[in-house]
Amino acid sequence: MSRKCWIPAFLFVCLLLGFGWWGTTAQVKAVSPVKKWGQLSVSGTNIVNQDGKKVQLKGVSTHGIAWFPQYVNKSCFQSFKKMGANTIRLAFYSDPNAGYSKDLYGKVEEGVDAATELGMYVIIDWHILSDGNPKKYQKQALKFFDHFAGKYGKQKNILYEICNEPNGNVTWEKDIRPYANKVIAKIRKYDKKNIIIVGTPTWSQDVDVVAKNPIKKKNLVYTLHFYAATHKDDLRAKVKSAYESGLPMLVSEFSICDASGNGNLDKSSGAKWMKLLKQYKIGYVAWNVSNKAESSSLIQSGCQKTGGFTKSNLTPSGKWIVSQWKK
Ligand code: IDC
Repeated sequence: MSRKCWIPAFLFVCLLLGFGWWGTTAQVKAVSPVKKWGQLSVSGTNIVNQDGKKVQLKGVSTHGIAWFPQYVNKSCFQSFKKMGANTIRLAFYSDPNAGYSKDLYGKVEEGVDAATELGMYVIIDWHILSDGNPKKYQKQALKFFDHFAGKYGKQKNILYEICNEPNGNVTWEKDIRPYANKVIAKIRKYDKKNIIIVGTPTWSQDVDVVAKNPIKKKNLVYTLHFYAATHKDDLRAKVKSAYESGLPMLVSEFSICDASGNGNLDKSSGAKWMKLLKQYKIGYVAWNVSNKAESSSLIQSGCQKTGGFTKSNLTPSGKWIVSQWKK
């Protein structure tokens, strides 16, 4: 190239780079769910956006972050965002036997920050499971939410899930309600607005029981979990009755396999669930982002990538779930 050509060639490259940058930024902004919906709140039976319009959260949950920390990263979350997700759930198991460790707070922060950079909503999930009664690790839960509400309470993309699935000899009135009142008060010290997701008895299924006496505070929704091959018309009937009594709900975890997180997929029961959730505008978040060899995993077990996923990397449950987001 002659010397004279260098300058126009250089300017041309600058122009191309400039357009590239502008294009990507504009694209990210255009599709950022938080940019679009802003501060969420609860109005009547539904989650609504900053304009008071009913919206459906749709997204994916990590597996336990102690077991699969490698999927807590921006590239991974971005893959699901591109496929249509607006929400990420970070599952922090509360039982030491399931990986609880204060050292994992940093991992949760990485996840919140990555979701925030992508303009996605993020659920910070205190994942009680084998510990059954949320009161068992209440002290740790209060510390956990003190830390995270203190750190992120001013951001509008945060939701707090305070007890994944109460189970065993646990009741709404005696155990979950008093626990929830304490944790809600702790979060509200820092965060007056963001939505708090409250677990319900029997692995977050007894929404009908809670609907009889919900907590009378603002911006609360109640947890409803289903695994479509196990939970069918009976549980759908509970959801209908709770909704009709005015209980706001969120499906912060579900899959279309059975309740073990494994087994056959039941797409026909899954389709009935999707119809119901769409009708009531209830959001739903899929379990789980990992390549563990079980049918609820969204990533194929042979896939070694930890981000940059495309649909071809997804398992049958992953492909089915992602196809629902666009509907
Ligand atoms: C399952 C995981 C599985 C893990 C097990 C125990 O899929 O790999 O070994 O937990 O920690 C829930 C729970 C969720 C379960 C899931 C499937 O919230 O933690 O994950 N499930 O059993 N409720 C109903 C089903």
